[in-house]
Amino acid sequence: MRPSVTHAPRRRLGSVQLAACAAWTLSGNDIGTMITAAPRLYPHMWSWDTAFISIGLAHLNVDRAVQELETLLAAQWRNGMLPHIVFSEGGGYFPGPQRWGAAELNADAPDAPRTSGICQPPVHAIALRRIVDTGRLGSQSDVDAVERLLREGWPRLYHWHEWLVRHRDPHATGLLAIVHGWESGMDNSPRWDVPYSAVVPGPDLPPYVRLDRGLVSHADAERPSDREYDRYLWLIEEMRKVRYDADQVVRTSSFLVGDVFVTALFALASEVLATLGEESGQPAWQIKQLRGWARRSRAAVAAAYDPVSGLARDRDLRTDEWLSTRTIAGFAPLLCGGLPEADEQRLLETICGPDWAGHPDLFAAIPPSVSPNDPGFRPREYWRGPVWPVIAWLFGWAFEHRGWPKHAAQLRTECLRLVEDGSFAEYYNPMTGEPLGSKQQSWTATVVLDWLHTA
Ligand code: 2M8
Repeated sequence: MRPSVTHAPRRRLGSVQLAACAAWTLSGNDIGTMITAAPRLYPHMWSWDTAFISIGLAHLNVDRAVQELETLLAAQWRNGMLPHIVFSEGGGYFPGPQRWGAAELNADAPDAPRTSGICQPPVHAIALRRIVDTGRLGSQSDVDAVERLLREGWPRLYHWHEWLVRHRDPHATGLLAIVHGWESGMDNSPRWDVPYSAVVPGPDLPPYVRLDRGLVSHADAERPSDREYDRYLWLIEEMRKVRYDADQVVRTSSFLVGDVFVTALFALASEVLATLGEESGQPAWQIKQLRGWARRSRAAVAAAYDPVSGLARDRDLRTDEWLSTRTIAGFAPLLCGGLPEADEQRLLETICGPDWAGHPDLFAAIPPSVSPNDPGFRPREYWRGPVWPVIAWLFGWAFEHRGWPKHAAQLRTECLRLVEDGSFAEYYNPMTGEPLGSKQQSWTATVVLDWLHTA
């Protein structure tokens, strides 16, 4: 007989206490100039983390939410790219600004603050929408702050979307490409195993020391391997060789993948940005262009749908082959629409069904990053099985806006059950609810605030 494992009882905070802890977490991660992604593992600003951070923060302090987005937008490259990391003055993260060398190599990168040389998923327009809506319900000074952000931030976000279209749609199909797994935000998801297998680090990969392994309790089980890191670092070397020139990077990077999830977010965010543009009197031709980009990318997402597996796929643009790994990204069409109704209904049933959120052994009914029924499912390993609350937030937000409020409400309730221990973990074991990775992660605290606010 196997010895039974006893777990310490899980802490359960009531909603007021949970909201207070979330606010406390954010203030703990506030270093004055920015709210960092997490206190120890990620002591800088990450692009899509900041979008989520500003959403929750707006419920506490509209000015500060506006300031966070402004800080990120101020680090935008002159060519329009929003960098994936904006570095604070402190160190504590590898690869840091010296390893990237972005400002030294590319005249479009700002000299200060220092940034990385790649980007992350374009969720910022969704954040802008949420902040504007929250601020408009507040005091006159809140209204003024969000209207100013809308006026000044909108052209910058338009420029960011334009950069993506200009430089990351290599086949002009609307399917946006990434040149590094980090650009997907889902770093070592099994989605990237095949394309990464073609990334062969050269003998001239400069030596390096990882910092992340010492900052997570069970790094072997929960963080990417050294072999994976060699590849991540090699891709940076490849980009350095072409001085981060956006077109050359796409031509030379040994990793080039059409990312269906990023594409769906882009389609969704472009529609949102177009509507915000109409509300704030932005140029009609730019609004029209955004709607056109959204249409094209929506069609690309629909074209990536595989009727056999019933999920959408990424495409390896180096080999011109579909990547059929079954992950949460396969539900991308639910974010942006575009599928025939029968396929969409099937996709909605699948995400709620026993392979995903409806799996009987889950701690809470939330779709994990990989299906528990998949042979590759690893419930504690980075992007290979755990649940990310922010990903659930994105689906919840989309469900609400696509006319499935019951699904949105159910997801919110289940997510609040997962996070009620107040650890605000980076991710959670979907079977046990164990908090994993970094704790006091800002984006988890802020999506919790947003859920509590709308509950
Ligand atoms: C993770 O990514 C960074 C690299 O960008 C890392 O592992 O060091 C990802 O989960 C990413 O999506 C997230 O934005 C970042 C900070 O939370 O951490």
